[in-house]
Amino acid sequence: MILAPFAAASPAVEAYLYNPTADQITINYPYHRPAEVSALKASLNLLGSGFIDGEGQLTYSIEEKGKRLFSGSMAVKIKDGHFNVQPELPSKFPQSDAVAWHYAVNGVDQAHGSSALKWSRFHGKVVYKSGTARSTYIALIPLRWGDPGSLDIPVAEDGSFDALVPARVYAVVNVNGAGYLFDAMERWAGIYDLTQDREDHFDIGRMEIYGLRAFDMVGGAETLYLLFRPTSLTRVMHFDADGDGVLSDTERKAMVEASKNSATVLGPELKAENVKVWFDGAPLTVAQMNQISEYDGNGYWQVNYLLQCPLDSSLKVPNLWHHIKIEAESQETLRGKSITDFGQSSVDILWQR
Ligand SMILES: [Ca+2]
Repeated sequence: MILAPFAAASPAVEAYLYNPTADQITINYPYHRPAEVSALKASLNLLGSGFIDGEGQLTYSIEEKGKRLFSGSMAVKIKDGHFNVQPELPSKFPQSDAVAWHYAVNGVDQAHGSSALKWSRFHGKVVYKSGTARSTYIALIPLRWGDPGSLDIPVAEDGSFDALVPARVYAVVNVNGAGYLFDAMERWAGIYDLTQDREDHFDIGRMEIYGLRAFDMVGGAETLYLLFRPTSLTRVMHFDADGDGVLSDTERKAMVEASKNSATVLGPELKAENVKVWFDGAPLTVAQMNQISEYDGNGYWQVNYLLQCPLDSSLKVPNLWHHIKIEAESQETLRGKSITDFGQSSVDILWQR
């Protein structure tokens, strides 16, 4: 019999510092709606783990080669061993290289340490398939919506972006802008590896491919499954009753109400030939595609698609982030006019050894 000592994980803090390249993001709408200007501030995300539940005081200092540039202190609540906070910063600290921290309860030091800061260069281009660019930004969400650590990347008028972002894996990427629900939808990426520099191109069209997931079956064939929920702007615009190009509250209400009757009120009818899939840049065959009605609660339905793509097992290199991209096209009609709704999304997948 082996008696293993019961040891809690030792307390650790991960530090992520974002120094934006611009001071604000301006969104100019292509229809009657006032422009929105939001300030872009430097942000520090501190993620603690291995702490004892309770309340204490966290002191942190942003450092450059051991020299303190800025320090602050805040009360934190530890739950299930964790805390996740985002203290306000007075300015950017692009020259910093580490965040030293200590945690005290009732003035008694409990743990301390230092977390090295690491950034990845995230750059590329956003292209609007319509040919008409709109004010755009890229939101990086590390964990969940609304959690500390989310950040906005400014996109220039020509669609280019170039930022140094905290090196980590982000749960969601949302490329969005002033054309949303007018002449464009959103471009989503699921799990997104930015632990290393990355160049990417995001194409935005009239179809949103939401919630993309990639997975394989435990013990099953070497088949990659993809699941997503598409929405077509043209279908949304069927509810623009007054034809002014935007949905009023009343029109939106009618749209939601209609989603009780069918899953494809807003989501397109897609077949395998309307969809393209790439794995690390190489095309994959879609062997099977199934339409699934997704119950949305309270009697509403939306449409999901489940794709099966055969994948050579030699491509599944373990402990490496693989990039999956999907594009779809749907032929739609709006008041007698034929419109192609294009959508693109991507997700990363990692197989552990
Ligand atoms: Ca309208």
